Amino acid sequence: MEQTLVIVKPDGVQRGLVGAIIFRLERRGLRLSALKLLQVDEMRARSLYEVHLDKRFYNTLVSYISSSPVVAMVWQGLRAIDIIRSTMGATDPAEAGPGTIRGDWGLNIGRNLIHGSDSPESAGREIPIFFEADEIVHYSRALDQWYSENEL
Ligand code: DAT
Ligand code: MG
Repeated sequence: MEQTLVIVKPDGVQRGLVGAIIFRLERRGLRLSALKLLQVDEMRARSLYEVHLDKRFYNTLVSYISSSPVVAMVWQGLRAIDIIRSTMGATDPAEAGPGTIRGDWGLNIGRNLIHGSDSPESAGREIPIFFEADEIVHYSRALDQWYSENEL
């Protein structure tokens, strides 16, 4: 089963968009497997964004994600990674389509509200930065059969 790391970034928490963002992911039928609010320290921030180490915006990115609390989550479901990426919208909110989280509520690439793993490999690397294995809860829901004809 596919798992993905989602983070409501500091701007999302400060702007009171945590509930609205979770609502959108829940309504798609994905299953929430872990959730915590935390202040990201510099080590965690650097580790999350290590793939961007050589980019000119790396330091800005690290200070942004550690500037104020975030809500980190693990979501699970069939094709959870692609589904969450499309619900998030394009990296730059100015280019994100209407109906997406970034397209509806974002303005600027430096304040794009949400992080979502971009591949199973990224999810496998990113989830342990935020969660111990025993913090990820596996359970079934009575309505799963009405979201998907296959196992969720
Ligand atoms: P995404 O968050 O859509 O997966 P990414 O992994 O390419 O995008 O980049 C990580 C974050 O870095 C992104 O959310 C915002 C920032 N970023 C990406 N490209 C940027 C750019 N050209 N200028 C400034 N910030 C950028
Ligand atoms: Mg990314």
